[in-house]
Amino acid sequence: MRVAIALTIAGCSDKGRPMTTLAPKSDLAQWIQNLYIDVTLWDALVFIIVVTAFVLALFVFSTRVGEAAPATTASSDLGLEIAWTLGPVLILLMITIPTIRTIFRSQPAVAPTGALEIKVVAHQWWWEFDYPDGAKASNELHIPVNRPIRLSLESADVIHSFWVPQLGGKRDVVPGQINELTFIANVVGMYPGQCAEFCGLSHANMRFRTFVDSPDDFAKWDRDQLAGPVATPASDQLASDGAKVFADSPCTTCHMIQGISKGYIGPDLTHFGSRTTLAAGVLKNTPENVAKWIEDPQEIKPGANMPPLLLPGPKLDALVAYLESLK
Ligand code: HEC
Ligand SMILES: [Cu+2]
Repeated sequence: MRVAIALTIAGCSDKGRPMTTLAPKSDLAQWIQNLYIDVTLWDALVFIIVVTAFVLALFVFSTRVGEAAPATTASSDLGLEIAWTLGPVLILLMITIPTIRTIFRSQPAVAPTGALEIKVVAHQWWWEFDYPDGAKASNELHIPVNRPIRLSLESADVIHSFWVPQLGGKRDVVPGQINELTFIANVVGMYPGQCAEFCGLSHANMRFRTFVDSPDDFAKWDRDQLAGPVATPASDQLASDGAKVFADSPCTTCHMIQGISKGYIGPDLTHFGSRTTLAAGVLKNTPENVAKWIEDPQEIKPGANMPPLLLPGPKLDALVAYLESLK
């Protein structure tokens, strides 16, 4: 039975269904899957007992026409009363205890040894990730495979919920409170996530990506993030012009580019060119999409907290080239 259920679940592969909760890629997601299977087995047992009793009552023990009604035993048989009280209590305990244990395992009081602790700040409608060594990322979380990860979840505004289905369950992100989520991702890959608590107009557009990297890839990514922006080569005239457009624009009040601007209302753009998506996973990071985004963010993402900026075409092209050069 267990094998049959496991096989059925394995059939629900993650190919083409990246938001499936049935393709665990972390210890936490695996524990949750084990809970699914256990609860389903207990449910099946209850179902079989109830249906069997029902069928027996209907066809075997029912009164025939002309027969007198049988004597009732209700509330006179103490043994029966105890049995059908204790039975459900035991089954509920078999479900409750492992469930509560899994919840506690996902947020141990002390971080596991060697854990990488990352601060996650949820904003309307994007995600900020701050690493202990000073590295920063937006909307794309990079973590090393097979190393304990401890996320400290904070909100800059309203309640959000952090959810990467293949890496574990949802965890609410509540203003004025730090919630934790601890897990070990064990398969290299990219796993999409989504805010799972309604948080306003662009809630559905508050996505992100989690890249589970090999230790070497993670170390390289981390070094690149820490290194500050890549200097724009003098040969790249368009991008150099764009750097000037950026420095003289209102963009600087909201966006940080290390060494150039100090804004913090929107995502840090120091390494914007190295991201695969923009605006919290809503668009692929291509020059055309970046231009569209700058011209009219609300068109792409209703409610987005970034004003449209009407720049003459050549200036816009230069600005986009500059942003894309920030690897
Ligand atoms: C009032 C503050 C504000 C100003 C001014 C502003 N932005 Fe933004 N920007 C934001 C916010 C907030 C976001 C996140 C929006 C979201 O995803 O919901 C954002 C997102 C972005 C992104 C996507 C980043 C990512 O990693 O997904 C880019 C690129 C960007 N802004 C470029 C610019 C440029 C270029 C300018 C100047 C022309 C500018 N912004 C002006 C607030 C601002
Ligand atoms: Cu949300």
